[in-house]
Amino acid sequence: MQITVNNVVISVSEGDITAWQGEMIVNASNSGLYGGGGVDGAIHRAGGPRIAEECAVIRQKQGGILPGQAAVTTAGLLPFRGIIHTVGPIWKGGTAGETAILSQCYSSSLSLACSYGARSVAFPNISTGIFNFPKELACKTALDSVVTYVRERTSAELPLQRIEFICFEHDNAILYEAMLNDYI
Ligand code: AR6
Repeated sequence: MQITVNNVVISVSEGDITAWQGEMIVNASNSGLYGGGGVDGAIHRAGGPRIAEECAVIRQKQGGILPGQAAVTTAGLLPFRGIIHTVGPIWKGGTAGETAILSQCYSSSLSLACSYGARSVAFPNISTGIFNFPKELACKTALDSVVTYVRERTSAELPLQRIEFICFEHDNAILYEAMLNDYI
């Protein structure tokens, strides 16, 4: 399933983001950039210790990153140009600005990808695992944020040609396919 917005192909697939083929992938990390479980664990395991070493440097320099922000490290042993680490909100019932923070995760990650001149980037379903963000709202927020970001930029500002949502869980893949269809 895919749509094209402003010459950027936005698509959905089901699988493991570490096996994706493209230039940069986004990680759903934590504010300290300490390798954890879920997709973060999978990326650190597959990419090896270089990623954690660079996370430690970011931590020393700037004390980690706030929810909604993003930072780039090497991809280590993984065949990407870099990993964009972002920190999603922990779901606290919806009254703590969680949706706006999740939206910022997508826009700050895309801004970093563009600043690196990336032509393709893949996102996991940020915050919908250990951080417990409701899946349907997370999907709508992810798609709205990415489509709005792409729509609002000129082609000179957008090296990106391809943005892919990688759903590890089948129910997320079904949700994304259905909601992406609504943007056609
Ligand atoms: N590829 C793609 N998506 C995956 C993979 C994978 N290999 N493995 C899991 N997912 P989570 P969060 C999906 O929990 O909720 C960590 O400990 C998963 O099914 O990874 O943002 C960090 O260090 C779910 O749909 O991230 C933080 O402390 C999605 O990735 C905390 O978890 C996000 O689930 C972040 O929690």
